[in-house]
Amino acid sequence: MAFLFNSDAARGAIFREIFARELPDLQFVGPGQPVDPDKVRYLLTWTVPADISRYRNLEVLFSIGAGIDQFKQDSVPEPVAVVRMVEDGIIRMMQEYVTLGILTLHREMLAYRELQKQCAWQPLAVPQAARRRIGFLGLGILAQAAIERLKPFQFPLAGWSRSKKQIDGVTCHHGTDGLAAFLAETDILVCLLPLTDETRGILNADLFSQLPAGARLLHVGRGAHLDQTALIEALDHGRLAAAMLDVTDPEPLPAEHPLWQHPKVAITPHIASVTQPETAAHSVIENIRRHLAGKNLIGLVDRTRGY
Ligand code: NDP
Ligand code: OXD
Repeated sequence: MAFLFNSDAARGAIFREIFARELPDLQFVGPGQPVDPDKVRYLLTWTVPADISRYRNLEVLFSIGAGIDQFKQDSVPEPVAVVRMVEDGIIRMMQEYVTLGILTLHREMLAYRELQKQCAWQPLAVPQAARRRIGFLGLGILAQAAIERLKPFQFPLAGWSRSKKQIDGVTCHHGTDGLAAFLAETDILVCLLPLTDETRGILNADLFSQLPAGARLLHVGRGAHLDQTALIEALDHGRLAAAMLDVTDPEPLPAEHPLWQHPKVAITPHIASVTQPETAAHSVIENIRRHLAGKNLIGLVDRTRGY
């Protein structure tokens, strides 16, 4: 039985060492290494390899990231279980990044960046955190972890998900019918949705028009959630005051794209959260053990929902 690791060599070396210790009976195969395709039961990858159908006995396709939208669902044979990455390293980095983004937007750091360019020593008014309402689109593993980090600041916290939720200290909304009320009370909107047919393009002019004037956007989902032209218009007309984007469409964002130079925008190159090989190897091993024992897999994707 073999595990095929189809990602970068640096992370592969760490996975190999941990797998050798924890699952010595499972053959660990790195990229380019020869393997009998019939032995491959598990595959870890970012994109679905073109030759996936060679692995006739493949049972679980692990994404090396938390998202699985990069998998073309119809290229994954039907009986194969698709599993997204749920691991402490990704969670901790997302907690850091969302906290950084919220404080950047709350404390007007983008406006100060522009003032600094003019050598202008000009204090700006800022509301108390208790009066700046934070709203999360998506209330999954990463959003809930970020919310935990934000609680001590005393921002009013809210979120929107597909199914109904109850989370301590968070005003929860759900479903299409719950979106308008959620948006109307959100001063800083955080997008931590998966990219699916239902969420593609959700950050658009109509959604921006439902936020309070001067709201801010922290986007850490996927580039294709956002209508970038609508964002620029909303910023230019004062509907939105600022945006911090970790994801764009396309990635990398072309050098001539107006978002790069926009005074109300901060961009990072999709680094909010990165899978950490030490913790991720242990998560994958735990899932393989669960699979071998016939137990439910952590992070199993519902292929009909698309996340
Ligand atoms: P989860 O699957 O745990 O959570 C997804 C959340 O989105 C759930 O609360 C789900 O609702 C909600 N949701 C999905 N579809 C809809 C919909 N149509 N309407 C309303 N709510 C919806 O995902 P994670 O928290 O682990 O990750 C979220 C995303 O973050 C990833 O898919 C990826 O795109 C992005 N990401 C970005 C990274 C970066 O570096 N920028 C790094 C890692 C992830 P419900 O709870 O009801 O199912
Ligand atoms: C992920 C990502 O999905 O890095 O893990 O975006």
